[in-house]
Amino acid sequence: MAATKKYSLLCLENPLLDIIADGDEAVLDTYKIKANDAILAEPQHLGIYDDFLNNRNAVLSAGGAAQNTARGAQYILPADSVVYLGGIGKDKYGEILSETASKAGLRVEYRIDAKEPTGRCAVVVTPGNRSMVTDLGAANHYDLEHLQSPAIWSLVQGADLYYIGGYHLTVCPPAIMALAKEAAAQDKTFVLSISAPFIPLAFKDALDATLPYLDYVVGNEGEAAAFGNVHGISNIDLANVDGHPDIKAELKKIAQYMADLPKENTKRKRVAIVTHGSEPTLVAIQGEAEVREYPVRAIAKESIVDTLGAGDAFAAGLVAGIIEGKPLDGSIDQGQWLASLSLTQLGASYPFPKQTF
Ligand code: 26A
Repeated sequence: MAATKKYSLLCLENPLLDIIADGDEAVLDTYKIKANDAILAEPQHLGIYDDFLNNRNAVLSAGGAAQNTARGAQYILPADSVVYLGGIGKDKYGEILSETASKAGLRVEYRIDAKEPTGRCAVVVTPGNRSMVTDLGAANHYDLEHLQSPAIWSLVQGADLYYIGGYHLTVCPPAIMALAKEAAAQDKTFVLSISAPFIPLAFKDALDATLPYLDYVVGNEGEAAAFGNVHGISNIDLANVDGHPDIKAELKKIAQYMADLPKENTKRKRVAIVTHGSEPTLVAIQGEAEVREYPVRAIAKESIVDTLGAGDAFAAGLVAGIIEGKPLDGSIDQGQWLASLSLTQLGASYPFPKQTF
């Protein structure tokens, strides 16, 4: 793939503004949320946004998992390499997202909803963990019509790799499937991040429909465990994944299972990647018996500001590497590298001045 080609990477998901605050057990208790999770807001959660803004010195920061990945890939790739699609409202938060993208050199093609507000994500940061509560707003109104409008579809046709944040399975599976089928028909690369345990748990059918089209599937240990459980190949306590006595072997089994599922485009072998915090990243390749292990790039605990967006940064380094034509090893290492940089930044962001891999 030529890295100099314009907009070779196209990403789709939910643009959100993150409202980030330090938290403790009391905050988790008040809103009945787990220390390390991502959920859709229910009525009892809706007070959290104003609470964070008014009482907890919250910081605003551009988010939306795949938008973080898109910014991260553009951080690495030459100018005008990445375009991102999703839905926002006509409001201040939407403006912040547009400005952040523009500063990062990311081209955004938003569907702008006249009635719904830009989506928000409350992030509770506790040492080593982050918990996210999302109110999708306008992001929930992304539609196939926007994707298939001539101006956008020509960007789709021009790109070589499509990256889908799995969170979008809660919003518009038809748009995801249109990209999946286009990728298979044109022999382009199709990458999906599972995004959160609730995606395989609550959106199993929509996720399963994408599986034959996935060239790369990326998830962390909690997401892989949820996937394994709903597919009946594991029985891991999702509230305590690392409490499993043989978690690495279980995750390897799940990675291998994902890699070996039937595939539509047989010209590419599927690669299934399971990240596991500071433990080695596990990589299964379709048809290969051995699951590979790649160490992370360890950084000192004191240098970690928050873990928000580390997984998105990993995916960014990975897809940028694929676009650059790097071998798999180098692409994974580039992912580990960008993840380690993102850990040193507040929110899902990357250091400036720019560092190079
Ligand atoms: C549909 N949901 C729940 C979501 C998200 C989400 N992005 C898209 N859809 N819930 C949390 N995030 C984003 O995840 C990033 C960290 O990986 C947050 O906005 C945060 O920036």
